[in-house]
Amino acid sequence: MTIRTVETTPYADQKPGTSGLRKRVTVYQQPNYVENYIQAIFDSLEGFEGQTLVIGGDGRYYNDVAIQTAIKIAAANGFGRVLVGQGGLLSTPAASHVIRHHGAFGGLVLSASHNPGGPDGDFGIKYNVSNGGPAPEKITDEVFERTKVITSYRIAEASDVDLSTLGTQSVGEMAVEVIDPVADYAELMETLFDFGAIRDLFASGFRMKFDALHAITGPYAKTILEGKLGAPAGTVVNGVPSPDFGGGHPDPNLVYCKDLYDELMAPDGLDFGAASDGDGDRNLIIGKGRFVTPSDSLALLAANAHLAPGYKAGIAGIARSMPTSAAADRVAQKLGVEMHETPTGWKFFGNLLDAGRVTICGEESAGTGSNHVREKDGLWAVLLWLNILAVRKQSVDEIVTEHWATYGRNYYTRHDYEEVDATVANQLMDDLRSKLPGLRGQSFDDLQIVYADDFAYADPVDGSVARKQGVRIGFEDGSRIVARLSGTGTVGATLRVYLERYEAVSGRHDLETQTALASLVQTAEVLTQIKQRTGRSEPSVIT
Ligand code: G16
Repeated sequence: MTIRTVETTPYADQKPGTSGLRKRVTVYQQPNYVENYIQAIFDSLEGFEGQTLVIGGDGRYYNDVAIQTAIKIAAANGFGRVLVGQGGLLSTPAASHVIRHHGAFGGLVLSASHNPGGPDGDFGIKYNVSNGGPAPEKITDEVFERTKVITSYRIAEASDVDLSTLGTQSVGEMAVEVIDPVADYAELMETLFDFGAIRDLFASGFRMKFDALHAITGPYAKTILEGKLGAPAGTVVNGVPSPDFGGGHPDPNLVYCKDLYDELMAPDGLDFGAASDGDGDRNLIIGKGRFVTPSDSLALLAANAHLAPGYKAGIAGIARSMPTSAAADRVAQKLGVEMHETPTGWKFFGNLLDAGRVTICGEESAGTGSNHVREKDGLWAVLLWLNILAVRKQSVDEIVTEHWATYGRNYYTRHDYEEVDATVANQLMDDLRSKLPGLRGQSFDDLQIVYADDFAYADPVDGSVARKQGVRIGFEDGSRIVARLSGTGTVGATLRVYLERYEAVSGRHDLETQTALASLVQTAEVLTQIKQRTGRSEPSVIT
């Protein structure tokens, strides 16, 4: 096999964001854009000679091209073996498991998550380390530095690997094993959950719909829900991954899953509805007549995890991203376990999970997961919910209502302003930051501000510090306004405002969310002037 060293020139925009490098497909299609980035990743790593690399993606447009390139660059750089999902497919949590299960050095996950796909959509590449989780900032910072000065990449001159057939092929010295993308993952799920109890639940007439949104979880959900758990055929809808997600937006929220929501709100509706995103790490949970916010879902899963065999010994602790509501904190307090508040980004959970300090993690951005992998896991959350429903023999609504009666309710919403001019958004955040020192003690709507800061996180395991992770403004009653810029958008800036209010009293748990938070929304506008500065009269998305 010939290895070519190809001269290249750096791109200035290859800075990984919250979760890898996400860009428009058209950006990735520029000459050597993929090659530069993958070579820069390998240049930032040491000791992978002869080792195993996992490669897989969510099946979106450009996966096929980028995967073949990645395999050839891996061969030229000295990896000994590549494990790649059949058809190039691996959900993000499955990729994490394959890395761990097969003792791989690391993995390349090709996805732009919930962002739209197709030739005009988004693409992404993320590097995961040997624990199966996204590379920590120390590595992503090095990768970025490397992309700025790269002058050449190494690539094997070889024909494309046939990704449609299971089995081993070779690219020069390197073995390429095409593996079943679902098998290892499905086996892992069987060790965590009471499949017998869930089978009985379906046999008793329980009806659900799982919307895979034409994305990666289709094959996983069909194998597990319809195949292993006996859910009726047709339970999984939009179950065949397509390069442009059927022209849709594979984001499991109430905007893009409105039809599912409406079905669950109908009086004669299904018992349970769920969805996952482009790469299978996010989840949406809706019970009959009851949507469960991701923050509440985290708290509920943590409180009930012991009902599933994989967690029957109890949980060591819980971690949530800073903007996620404090509902889980109350559960941790009651259980007497550790609670951690980390910056946004699953990579910040890795050390806590590796150190055994937390078992369950979650984020307001529709992600929950546990120590079974080092990514959030959409289908895992659905299966844990099903396990809990099967054991408690109550509806989602009953379980949520009881939870609030025990712990109180954290009303919670997120307002997103998408594709805002980046200069305007950055200025807005800078101005807000400069106001922070004077805010403490001021009152809005009769509520006094008790703290106002820019969140910084000191990792208790390795001592690394992440600063400027979002502005937090806290009030005397536990209410909170958080503002930060998204690290996953691909055009302009996305401004996120997170609002939360705690209500302890049982009789007041049934307010409509936006109504319950209306005065806090007004205060947020006074403090940030988003509408005036961006010229937007409404958020683009409210979740
Ligand atoms: C990624 C990260 C999550 C984060 C989310 C949103 O998720 O893994 O930790 O919460 O982005 O981040 P941001 O608010 O910066 O846009 P995913 O599902 O997009 O990979």
